[in-house]
Amino acid sequence: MRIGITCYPTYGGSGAVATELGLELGRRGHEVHIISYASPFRLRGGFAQRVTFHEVVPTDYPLFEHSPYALALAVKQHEVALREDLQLMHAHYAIPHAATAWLAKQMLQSERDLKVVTTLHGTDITLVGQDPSYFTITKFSIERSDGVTAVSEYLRDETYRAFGCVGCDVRVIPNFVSTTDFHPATDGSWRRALAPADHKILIHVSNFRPVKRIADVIHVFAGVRRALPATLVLAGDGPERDLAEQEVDRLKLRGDVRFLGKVDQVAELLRGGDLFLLPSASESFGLSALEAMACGVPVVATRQGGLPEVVVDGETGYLAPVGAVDEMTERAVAVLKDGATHERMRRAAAARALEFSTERVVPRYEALYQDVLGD
Ligand code: GMT
Repeated sequence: MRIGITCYPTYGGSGAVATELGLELGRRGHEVHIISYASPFRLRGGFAQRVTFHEVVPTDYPLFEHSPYALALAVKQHEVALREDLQLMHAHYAIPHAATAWLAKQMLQSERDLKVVTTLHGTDITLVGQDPSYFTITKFSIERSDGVTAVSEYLRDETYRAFGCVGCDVRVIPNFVSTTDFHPATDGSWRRALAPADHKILIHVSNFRPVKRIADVIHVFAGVRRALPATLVLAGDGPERDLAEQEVDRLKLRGDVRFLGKVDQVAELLRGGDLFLLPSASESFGLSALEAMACGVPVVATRQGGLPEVVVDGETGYLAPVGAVDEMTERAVAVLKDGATHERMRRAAAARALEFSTERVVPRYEALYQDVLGD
């Protein structure tokens, strides 16, 4: 198949999933064209067989305070679809990608029928899409897509609840993880690089947005640190980074907390960890939790959104209500102090992640494409 993929290039789950999907589709013999305003971080700036990146450059003009990116994107989607004879455009994160794909489809109408598949990732449904400034176009572009997927049952149900979406058949295709890249540690090299030998290592990876509740990560760690020697490793960057740094200083934890900023080799980092923390206020799936589990790292997270579809409470980690810092701390300390339970959870986490392997999930997208194309 000849497939276009549009996504955000920035550090974040939807861009990671879209890019990994494109790379895997290329490996499976499809021709893939990724369209965005910058090369997505997981494309690693590199060359991949049958995968081509197309940059959208919205021309500036003194009249514009903000260049109309969505229009330039629609033009690029149309241009690439026409030149490369694309059969379908897969939009990741509805806003604005599903609407611009629909526009590109209309512009191509006299030539042929470009199919549009939209994957809903999270805040495009739960937050941003419900804002009055985006609601009607989000609903419209979902309803006009030829195929719609959601990354969890929770997100599918939330889509129906919030948007109605008459005539939509939202298919759940969960996020996936490459178990070739994300696998349990085979030696202790990364662990040694992260913390003193006698420390337990807690990890959090995110884009430091308020929804991630970074303060809870730090407060859970503070409680763990009182109970045993431990290091907290924070990877990523974003609007709450400064607040997090200040909280670490206020609690006098600086000696045991490492802020790494944006990290590309996240699998290697995760392999060095003992426990992953994801106390989010909302999470449609929690790709970072899945990637941690694939590396054999149990997860302490919130019982929120799609997280219970990923983390099995009591088996691959623990789930607690949003803001329940004491409960999360208690769970974290218990598992880190009990070697047998920790080992059992490590194995269960890695085994659970296999259910979300690239090999199992990507064929479900191929099947959807075939359905949409009527093959
Ligand atoms: O929806 C967002 O906030 C952005 C998006 C992203 O690009 O990071 O995150 C969402 O999509 C991920 C990939 O499908 C999911 O793993 C995240 O749970 C989801 N984030 C939220 O729901 C907050």
